[in-house]
Formats: sequence, structure tokens, C-alpha cells
Amino acid sequence: MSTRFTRALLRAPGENFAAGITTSAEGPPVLARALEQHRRYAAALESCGLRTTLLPADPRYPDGTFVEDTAIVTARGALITRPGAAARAGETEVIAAALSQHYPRLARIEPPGTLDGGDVCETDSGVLVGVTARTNEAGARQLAAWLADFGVRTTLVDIRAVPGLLHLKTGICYLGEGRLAVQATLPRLPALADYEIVEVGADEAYAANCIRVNERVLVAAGYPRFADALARLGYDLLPLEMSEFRKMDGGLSCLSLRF
Ligand code: CIR
Repeated sequence: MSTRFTRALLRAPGENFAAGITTSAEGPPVLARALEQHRRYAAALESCGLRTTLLPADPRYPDGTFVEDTAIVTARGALITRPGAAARAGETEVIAAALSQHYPRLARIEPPGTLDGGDVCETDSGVLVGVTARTNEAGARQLAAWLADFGVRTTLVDIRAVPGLLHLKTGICYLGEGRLAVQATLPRLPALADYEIVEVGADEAYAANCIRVNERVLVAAGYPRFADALARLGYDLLPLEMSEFRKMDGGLSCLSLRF
């Protein structure tokens, strides 16, 4: 994978984390456990060589810990999104302030566009953008135009008809080496035809949201068949307990901006 990460931006889950948006029937998250899982997640990124910055929680934004949705950070520049859930709109401001210390210019998604970072999957050959209930076509096309200025090819993937997928990266993850982990429940999308697919079984679907960080792959703990498949391919895995974030429809990619 060509991107080498040196930094990550994170935001701690706050007292009212359980008041965020969720479709899960697993019950409310336990804050103390979420904080512990978040600490281990930050430590895992640090063990991959990243310097982490932890922003404080803001009670106005119970979903604020899912920082991935607020910005797109690439080797070429950074863009502030316009999250598709109205309750999350204001989350971008503290992220913009933090990223402006590293990027002199920040692009922005403008109305009527909406875009969640969870819908943006960067690969070595381009960027896949999910069109979902959160990311509309106008937002996806604004991102594509911004990336085109850097010579990056963007492919829109309309997954609005696929049940149970909040974001594109709920169902896929770029592993590097031309490979994508893909939930078995996802139809064979033409946009994915050029990649080698590592299928994630329907009963382990949550595990598809994993992240490649430099030499390692962070995976959710408790999904043994997917972990075996990755280990057989030679990946060095870092399993992390994610139970409390899963209860709020979040996964490994959502908890940081890596750059
Ligand atoms: C939400 O519904 O917006 C949050 N509860 C979960 C966001 C997860 N983010 C992500 O997958 N990138």
C-alpha cells in the first residue's frame, strides 16, 4: 500500500455517547468499556508508528468519536465533509481547526452536497465513493472533482439498495496489494471487478470494516474465519475489541483520521 501514515486524529467518546444515532438492537454501549476500547485503539495506531492527537468529547455531538466521517485526508490534501446526518453537521468545525495545522488549505463539500468519510474508500488505483443515505450524488461528484485536480480517478458506487450498509466502508476495506475485503452479502459490484476480493462471511459481516495501517491490519476481535483468511495471505493482524462501538453502528475505520 503506497500510503504511509504518520499521524492520526481521534476524538474520545463522551458521557452521552449512547445518545448517538444507531440501528443496532444490541443495547446501549457501556461508557467505561468504550473508553477502554478507544484507549487500546489509540495504542494500536501508535504501535503502527503513528503519532495520535486526541480531541476532547463535545456533549453536543454524541457521535463525534466517529471522526472519519468529518474529513477526507489524502497524501495530496484535506477536505472537510458535510455529514449527511443533520445532528452531526457541527462535528466538522473542531476537525477543520485541527487539520488546518497540517494542511494550509482545506477544501469543503458545499450544499446541496452531503458526504460522510465512511463512504470514501481510497485504493492504490483510485477512490471508491458510496452513494448512500448519508452521501448524496452531489457530494460524491464534488469529491470526485476535487480529486480529479490531483489526477485521482473516482468511481461512484450506489449502494442505496443494499440493506444494512450504513456506509460503503461498513462493507468493504482496501487491504493494499490490489485486494479488497468485501462482505459476502454485497452483490458483485462492477466497480470492484478489478480487485482481488477477500470475502467476509455473512455471519462475520462486521469484520469487513478493518483498516490497513502501514505494515499491519487492525481487525475487530471475534471473527476467526476472516482473521484466518487474512493471516493466510500474510497479513500481520492487530485484533481489537469493538463491542461498544458496534452498538453505535461504528467500526475501526470510523474512529480515526489517518494521514
Ligand atoms: C452514525 O450513525 O453516524 C454513527 N452512529 C456511526 C458512524 C459510523 N461511521 C463510519 O462508519 N464511518
